[in-house]
Amino acid sequence: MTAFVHPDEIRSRFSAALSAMYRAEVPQYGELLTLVADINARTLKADPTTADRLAASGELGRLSQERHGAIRVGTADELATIARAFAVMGMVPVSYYNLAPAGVPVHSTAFRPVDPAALARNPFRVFCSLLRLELIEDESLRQEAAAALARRDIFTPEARVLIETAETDGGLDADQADRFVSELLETFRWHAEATVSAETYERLVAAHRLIADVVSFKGPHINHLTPRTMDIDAAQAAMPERGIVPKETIEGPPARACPILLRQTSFKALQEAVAFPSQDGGAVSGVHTARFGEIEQRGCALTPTGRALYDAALATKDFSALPDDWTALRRDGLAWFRYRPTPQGLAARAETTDLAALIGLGHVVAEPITYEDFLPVSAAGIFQSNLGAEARGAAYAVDPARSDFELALGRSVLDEMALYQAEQDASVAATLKALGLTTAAA
Ligand code: OOG
Ligand code: NI
Repeated sequence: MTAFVHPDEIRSRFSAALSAMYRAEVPQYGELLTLVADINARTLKADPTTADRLAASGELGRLSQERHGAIRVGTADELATIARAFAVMGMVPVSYYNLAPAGVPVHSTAFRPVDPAALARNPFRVFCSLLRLELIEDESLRQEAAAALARRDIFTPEARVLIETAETDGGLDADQADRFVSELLETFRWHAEATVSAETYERLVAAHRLIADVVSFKGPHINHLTPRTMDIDAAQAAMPERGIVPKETIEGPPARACPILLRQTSFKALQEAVAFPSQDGGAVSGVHTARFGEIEQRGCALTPTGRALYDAALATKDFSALPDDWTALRRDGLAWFRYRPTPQGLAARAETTDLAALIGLGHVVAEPITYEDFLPVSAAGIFQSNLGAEARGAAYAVDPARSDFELALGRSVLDEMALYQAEQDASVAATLKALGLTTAAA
């Protein structure tokens, strides 16, 4: 029997191959990687406590490999097939993001590993959006867009075969895994040849720049690849020295002693040359801007209560309701934590099952669980509050489009909160068991 390559390993290879390809396509991305690596090394040296915490949670090793990317697909079949391809790499859809309230005609999910051990090996994530063609108002343009999408296959024939093979055989052997990585990479590659005329492209741009980006090309080129920095303020400040001009402000929560959720900043990549097919069989040259650079700093995942406070804080720009203190965040049930017994706790005879008391005694430690998901919907919240429209909850209400999305995807998306809850619960159970407190805790 041939041995299968572990999905985590295929994911790591794919992430590395994608990074190498994007580096060649967008040289500024290479600059960004160097800058982030420098800043991370400096930050961890200056802050041994954080370095120790990351080492304990298994995140130190993954840091230099860690990145997320994003693609935008055009049809239900493309989404369902990309979901199957990600599944080969141990990546499943987590959360539903509706970008329509922010004026972006897509809805999305994030494909990522969910198992803590898999996340520690390589947390590669891809934010994947599906175009909502029904939001194009102009009927003839909508039909033209649908026809252009119907004409293309974003997967190579061999990629399709290998996805099938992985599903029927239960995995891929070494040679198949290598071919899978290089064949799937083709789906993410930039194609300078547009599939629509310059005239159609302009009409699509006029409808929405994003629609033109999804519809006009052979495939859903990777549009950014984001490394994780330990100090986004330092990275932001250092970008201009490397010839990278970031947007003015950092998105997400303000800088804090106890980082939460996700802070991100981005820069515009260069305009890319495109060739549009012309009627005489020749080509018309033009430009397309869609691909950009981004960096992010990840903090602690918030519970639904914490998240509601964050969303409200974002709207009012007053973050004082969210305590900047791990103990308070834990005590108030605002953030998720991973518990573990200390050597001292294991040596002592436990006298209480109360976690807060055990932490006070130094028998247990609680480490913040890193946020593994995304916040693009906060943009919708900002948008809404700027407009002064509707109550804030509306941006996050379940939209009927969600069921359309899941139908296209071929499955339902996982609930991120349930995943964090499960991780916290499992760590509590394991801690109490290690301390000999299991029955008392039941
Ligand atoms: C994806 C935008 C979402 C993030 O970091 O929030 C994203 C896109 O523009 O296709 O990547
Ligand atoms: Ni991003």
